[in-house]
Amino acid sequence: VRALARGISQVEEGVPQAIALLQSIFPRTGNATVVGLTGSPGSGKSTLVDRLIATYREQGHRVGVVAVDPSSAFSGGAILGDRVRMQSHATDADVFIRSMATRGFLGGLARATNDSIDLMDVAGYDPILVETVGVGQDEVEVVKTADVVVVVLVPGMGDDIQAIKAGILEIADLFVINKADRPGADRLEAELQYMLALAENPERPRPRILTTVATENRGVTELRDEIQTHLQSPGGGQREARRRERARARLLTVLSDRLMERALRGPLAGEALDELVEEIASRNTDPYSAAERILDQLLGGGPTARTEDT
Ligand SMILES: Nc1nc2c(ncn2[C@@H]2O[C@H](COP(=O)(O)OP(=O)(O)O)[C@@H](O)[C@H]2O)c(=O)[nH]1
Ligand SMILES: [Mg+2]
Repeated sequence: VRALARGISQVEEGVPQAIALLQSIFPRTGNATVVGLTGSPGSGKSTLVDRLIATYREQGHRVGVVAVDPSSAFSGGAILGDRVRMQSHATDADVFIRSMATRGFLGGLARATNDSIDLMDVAGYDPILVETVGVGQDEVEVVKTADVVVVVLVPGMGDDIQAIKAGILEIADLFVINKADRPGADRLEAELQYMLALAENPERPRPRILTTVATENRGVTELRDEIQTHLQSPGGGQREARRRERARARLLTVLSDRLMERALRGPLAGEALDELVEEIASRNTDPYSAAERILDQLLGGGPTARTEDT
């Protein structure tokens, strides 16, 4: 557990050892099922995750959790909140919970999250639950390549249907209407059914809608079972396609990071970056020509690129 925690810290910091670590474990990854849960802040995701952990533990699974919350970068409060809500598992060695800040990772949040998932996977945690707030490009990117995506909605929040329109509808495999103890759950379900009917896609089964009351542990076992059913549905619930999509996104992210890193250590090292910035600011060159020149030096085997290679 300590080695895993240390590995994830290295991955978050993006230190050079982290790359060697990730390279060495990669062949043994890909076993864990990744379950993404997304929804508005306060919709009850952490509470739901806490209860899901308990039902998975009953089945003997070792459970990993990556909790991602953008507000935590500003306050630290959300991280504490997630810890408190998942406190019941704090002393269980077969439950590994990691809260991540969402800003400031080299290569972005998706990179750090996927790398952390790999580490948990190789440490034998399965399933791995990923909780993210369903707003913002980064957060959607994190969750959309999970093996199954659960979108959590709550009644009585006018902006939920808005959030669905903003791109959540397409990535959901299952909808959960949490806080069904509050008024408006039926109406929300009807609205959602209507929208799903409009957006019917012959390639994909229409997402099922479940209702839960996480605080009272209602509907949670059903959710766990429905996740399983989805994964075992024909085509594995698109599992292979999702995994290819995740592989593609990861390769492109890593490649762009590495290119940038090489540029900063090579053609842009020392004063070179500032000098180019000055040239652009004074309109002696433009950003596109400057970037082309850097790429030529990096890829065209210029003197700096050669030094890099050795
Ligand atoms: N009434 C009610 N409150 C809930 C339910 N699930 C969670 N909550 C409460 O909603 C608040 C936010 O929950 P949290 O799990 O932190 O939401 P998150 O921001 O989506 O992770 C907490 O005060 C929970 O106790 C539910 O099913 N019914
Ligand atoms: Mg939360």
